[in-house]
Order: sequence, then C-alpha cells, then structure tokens
Amino acid sequence: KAPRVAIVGATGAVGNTLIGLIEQRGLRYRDMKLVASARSAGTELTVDGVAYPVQAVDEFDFSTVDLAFFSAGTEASEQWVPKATAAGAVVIDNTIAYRMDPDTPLVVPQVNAHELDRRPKSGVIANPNCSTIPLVRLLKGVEERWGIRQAVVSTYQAASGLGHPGVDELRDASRATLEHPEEAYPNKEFTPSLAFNVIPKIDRFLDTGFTLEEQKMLQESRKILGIPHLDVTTTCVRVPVVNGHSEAVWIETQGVVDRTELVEVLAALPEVTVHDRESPREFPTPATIDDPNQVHVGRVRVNPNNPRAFWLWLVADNLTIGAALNAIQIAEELIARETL
Ligand code: A2P
Ligand code: 11C
Repeated sequence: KAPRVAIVGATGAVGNTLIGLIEQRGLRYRDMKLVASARSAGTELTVDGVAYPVQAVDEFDFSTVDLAFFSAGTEASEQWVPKATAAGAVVIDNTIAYRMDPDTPLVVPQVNAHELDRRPKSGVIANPNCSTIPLVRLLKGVEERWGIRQAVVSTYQAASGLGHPGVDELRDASRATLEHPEEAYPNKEFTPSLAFNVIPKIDRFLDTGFTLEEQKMLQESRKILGIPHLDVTTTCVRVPVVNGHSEAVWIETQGVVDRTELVEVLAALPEVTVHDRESPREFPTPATIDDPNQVHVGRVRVNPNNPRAFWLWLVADNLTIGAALNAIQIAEELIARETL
C-alpha cells in the first residue's frame, strides 16, 4: 500500500529537491503533508500539480503519516524525530542526529540496501552527508575488485550545502564585492567571506584539528561500507560554487590496477558516468554536468610509479545525489520491501 508521506523542511533547498524528485520518479504516496517552521505556516507548495499548505512542525500530528522525510537541520531532527517515531512513522533523516546510532542504519541504497530488509530498531534510517554519498558509491566498487589500503580525499564543496541561506549569501557577497571591493561584506554563513575565496573549514573544528565534516566522511564511510578500520582521510573545502560538490580522490589499493579495467569497473557501478572513458581529456564540472542523478567521474589516472594507486575526480549534485535522491531511493526500497 502506498504510504502517507510528510516532508519536514519542505520549504528548504533539500525539501524543494525532494519534491521535484517525487514528481520526476513517480514516488507512490496516498497522502502528502508539507511541514516547516512556524515562519512558513500557511504558505502553499505544489506537489504533482496539487497545492498543499505548509504546516508548522510544532502543530503537526505525526500519527497521520507512515513515512517522514526530515531535512530541517539537526536541531529540528533532535526535537521532532522522536515524536514522529513515537507516533509510528518511519523517518528518513538527513542530518547528523542519528547517523552513528547503532540502532539506526546509515544507508546508501547502491551500497548497503540490505540494511533495509528489517524495520530499524530506532524507527529511523539515516541519510549520509552529501560528500560521503558519492565517495562510498565509488569506494564500494574499488574495495570489491582491488581492496582499499587508504583513500585521501580533498573536497570542493558548494554553497548549497548550507541550504538557501548559503546560496543567497554567496550571490549577495559576490555582487557586493564586485561593486564595492573595498568594503567587507557582513557574512553570516561563511567566515571568512566565500566570495572569490576558498575556505578549508566546513562545519566546526574538533579537538583533533579535523573538522566535523572531515570526521563525518571517515566515520560514515566506515559504517556504510561495513569496514570498521577503513582509512579515509580528508580535507573539506568550501568553494564559491552555487551547487555541486567535487572531490579529488587518491586511492591506494591492495592489488595492481589497470586503467582500462578501472574505468570499466567504475562505469559499471549503478548511476555512475565516467567522462574520460574514451578521451582522457574529458572531465565533469559542477557547472557542466547534465544529469544530477548520476555520480560523474573523470581524470582517472593510475600512478605511473606504483600501479597500486590512482587518482580520480568526482562531481555530484549535493542536493540530489548527496541528499534528496538518496532519501527517495531509500523510500523506494522501503516501499518495494513493504517495510513501512
Ligand atoms: P522555514 O522555511 O520555515 O524556515 P534550508 O536548508 O534551505 O535552509 O532549509 C531548511 C528547512 O528546514 C526549511 O524548510 C526550514 O523551514 C526548515 N526548518 C529550519 N528550522 C526548523 C525548525 N526548527 N523546525 C522546523 N523546520 C525548520
Ligand atoms: C555542507 N556537507 O556541504 C554539508 C551539508 O551533515 O548533512 C550537509 C551536512 C550534513 O555544508
């Protein structure tokens, strides 16, 4: 039976993308509720041609839905997810709140859909961080064929990782900096300003000297791939791109890698496009990828001095691959398994 669905954070950047994907993919549902903060209560949004009022989360009755997507920030999840699960809804949560909870599966359907065979103890399925998802989808193929000794990753992350406020601030600060280069723009989201800059800090600093974003990429990759000692080390960098995260990935393997076979293995992974399959000069960029539903790969280079290591470049739409599409694909798996 098609579920009754709520989208908490429906007015946000990920919420908008979720609605678009529900329409595009024809997700089956028998009732739709759109939820956000009290600020948005009463506004209307359209799903599949039907206008729905946005309801305030503090007045929302979660017993009226079977499935709730949460993409309203960690604080909102901490406050409202327990109420949703207590009311009987299954939650797909797109924040850090439940990802490392042992009773909550952390799922990328192309990697560990088997985690969805049972209803989770916590009632929650966690959606990973947007820079983790495309990475683990590629690491899975490499691990199965060659075995991973270590992965070293630098990310180039877009402003939309911080939602609408991040995108708005990048646009406004860029415009203001062009018009008045001598004046400092009063940034709220990015410090220092992201306009004409790159910032090697995403999320807060930890005592280790790494940032929380960097720690998420390690811990989440280990949990999703089921390899507790997987060695993934990252530097996460914000760049002045509106949407689309990129990553430069260096992987050292157990076995010897041949570029032709590597390209074949990557291209055979579900929903992965390899751009330098035929011509090594082709590569994806956030501004030029045509299909946001694919992980885009290029610059595949085996180390000429040691064929147990290679580079690749990946680009993935962070709102789609990194958030909303992954959540929808989890929902599709749950509906197919009738675990709702
Ligand atoms: P609202 O539009 O009412 O502020 P983004 O990531 O683009 O900033 O979007 C965040 C989403 O989460 C929006 O839909 C926003 O609603 C919602 N949201 C933020 N804080 C809360 C909260 N405390 N309770 C419910 N929804 C929230
Ligand atoms: C960013 N990756 O690009 C973050 C956004 O843990 O889900 C997503 C944060 C998260 O800013």
